[in-house]
Amino acid sequence: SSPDSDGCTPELEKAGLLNKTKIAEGGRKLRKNWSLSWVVLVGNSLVFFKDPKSQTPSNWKPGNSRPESSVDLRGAQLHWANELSSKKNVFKLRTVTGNEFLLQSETDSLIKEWYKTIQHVIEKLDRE
Ligand code: I3P
Repeated sequence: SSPDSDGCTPELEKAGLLNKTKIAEGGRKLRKNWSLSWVVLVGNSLVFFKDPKSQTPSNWKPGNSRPESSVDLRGAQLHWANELSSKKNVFKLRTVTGNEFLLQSETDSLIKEWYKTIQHVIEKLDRE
């Protein structure tokens, strides 16, 4: 049977390395501080891990390292935001609580996949 056959384990949708910076907290603008982050899309949440070194998509399991932060995707908004950075391939994620993150990758195909997958989860939650 699948790992989620009991419906209790959130589905792991995607995991990988992205550049990340938080740009607002509760609607209040923050100074950018870009860093490489291990990003995991699991269930309704985007979870960020600080130390990407020991992580790979195949060995990640919920609970095997402590997340830095976690974003609830319910009601969140996603927009391409290349005007908000000198970097290419940047999108902005805004939560209902007014937290804003920029996520970025040098790899076009990779960032497009992330955008599409996060957008699918947001749309799925919007329909619930
Ligand atoms: C910021 C840093 C960021 C840059 C930001 C700068 O300077 O260079 O990388 O964002 O640009 O202010 P500092 O390190 O002194 O805080 P991008 O890489 O996304 O362009 P910004 O202020 O125009 O957003």
